Amino acid sequence: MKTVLITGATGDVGTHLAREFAGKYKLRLSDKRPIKAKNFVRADISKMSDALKITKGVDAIVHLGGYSVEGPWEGILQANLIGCYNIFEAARKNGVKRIVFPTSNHAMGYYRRDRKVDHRDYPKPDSRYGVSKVFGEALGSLYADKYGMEFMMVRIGNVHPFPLDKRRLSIWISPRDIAQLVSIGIDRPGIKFEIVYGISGNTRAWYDNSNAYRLGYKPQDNAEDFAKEVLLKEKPATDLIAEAHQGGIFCTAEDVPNPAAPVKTTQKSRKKK
Ligand code: 15L
Repeated sequence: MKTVLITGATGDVGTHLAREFAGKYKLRLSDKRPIKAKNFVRADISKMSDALKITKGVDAIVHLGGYSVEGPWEGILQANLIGCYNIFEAARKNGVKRIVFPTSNHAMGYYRRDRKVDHRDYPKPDSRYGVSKVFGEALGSLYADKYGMEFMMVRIGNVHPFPLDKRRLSIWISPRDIAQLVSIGIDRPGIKFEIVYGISGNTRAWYDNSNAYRLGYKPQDNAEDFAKEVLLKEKPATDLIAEAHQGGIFCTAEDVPNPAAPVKTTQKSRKKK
């Protein structure tokens, strides 16, 4: 059984993957925020010493750790540029060849919604966060060419049990589909440097995901199954730039809340229960 490090393991995607991969891989979970689990190692990846510690002795890395939405530059710089460099460089020093890097739809978010993009299209980031993902993709490309490391770049749409709104009908990926795609990135022999889109088999996809299919991806879910109820709840668009582009509010906002963050229960509603 392969030993796989998941950085950023306490985040949304990390939590889904840790659950889906239980029993399939020997997992080493890591994050800045501690959780109680036997296989958890706390680490701040903006420190090279921590990156070296957690990458030692693993067969593959799923590098999720970092800032996951648009936000202040300093946080993105530390977590997504310095942190990403530290993980790739520590992997190289520790002889870990295979890395799955979950990049983001926001690396391409300034493409218009009426344009289908594929793995060969030039990045058009929609935010500082999107730029940091393009940095990770470029760094992976360098480490693949110069040091013979192996990368699968997964431009994730939005991982959630169901699509949250109209935009996510195009970019949604179910937990079991992201697990299947990341598994291909960990296990498929012969990968050098590949870019794929982390979406389910969505009817309304803005991406030509033929590269993922070529590598063996067979999505089991399609956001269209939820379309009726999602569209009924959709409010009329007010931000026309966001509405016209694939990245949505990342194209105009300076700070974006995490859509999957748990809804805070107020004192009042708690008392009612
Ligand atoms: C992302 O890249 C974020 O990590 C996630 O929280 C969502 O905001 C997602 O994009 C999205 O575009 O829905």
